Amino acid sequence: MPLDERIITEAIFDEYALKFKSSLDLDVAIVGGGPSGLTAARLLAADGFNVALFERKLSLGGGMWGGGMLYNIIVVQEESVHLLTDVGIPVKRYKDNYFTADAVTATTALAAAACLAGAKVFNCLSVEDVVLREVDGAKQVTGLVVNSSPVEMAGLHVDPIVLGCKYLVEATGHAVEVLKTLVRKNDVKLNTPSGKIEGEQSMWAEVAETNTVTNTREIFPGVYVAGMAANASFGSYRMGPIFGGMLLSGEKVAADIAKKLRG
Ligand code: 48F
Repeated sequence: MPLDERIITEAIFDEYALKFKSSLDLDVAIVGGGPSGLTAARLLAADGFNVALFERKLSLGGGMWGGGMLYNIIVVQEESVHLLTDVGIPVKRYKDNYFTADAVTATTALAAAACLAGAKVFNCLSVEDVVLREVDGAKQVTGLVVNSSPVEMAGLHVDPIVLGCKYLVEATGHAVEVLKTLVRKNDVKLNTPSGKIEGEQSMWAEVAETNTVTNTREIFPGVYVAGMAANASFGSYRMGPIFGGMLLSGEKVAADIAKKLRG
């Protein structure tokens, strides 16, 4: 059968339009495609919610591809192993309480599992701002403002476009980009001791891993923090190349938001 390049182009436009239009009123918008964002996206989509994940880069996976210092093996603790094995990632026990997995296998499997569960992934889109509204007398985030990453990288003066969401998950990692924009542009207080982003402290893996999960919560009406962004927001430590806390944070944010959405 002859191939018509115009139909190939039309197929791309039509299908992308369908995907984008079905994301205008999201239950959950996840910003950042690292391990915490991918895990949250998979679990929320599997629960039947309308979920989209926005990732600045062309590839998903955030800081997980390179393991530690480009030695592409990841380490997790026992309590998080199910979040790897549930999506078919082989793990090996190492010295009693540690488990390892191949970083490339883990990254690609987490990404595939999120997509196959029904999360709509928009790669190469950067979230540059949020939509802030008064709801019942209080300010709340009700949407996100996105632009094409190449536009952002080239510094072109091109206006962004907007999608709505019931909840936004800030999973941008160490940079905490979305929350930084929220507090820089608006007279708002976060649900942290100072009302601002507390900032990340130096390496302390054991404490940081536990804190990642306890810090995963609603930090502003409509906004949850997950992964390293949760620790950076609440002033906890970094943990380096151990990823169990990231996966467990994704699981926790998904469970908390699912509970809220179900009322
Ligand atoms: O940093 P990242 O992997 O986040 P995470 O899920 O996991 C952290 C670990 O990788 C590692 C660690 C573990 O011990 O400390 O660092 O918390 O992934 C964050 C993703 O967010 C994207 C960024 O490209 C990366 O893939 N991102 C950041 N800002 C934006 C964004 C933005 N404004 N819009 C879209 N994507």
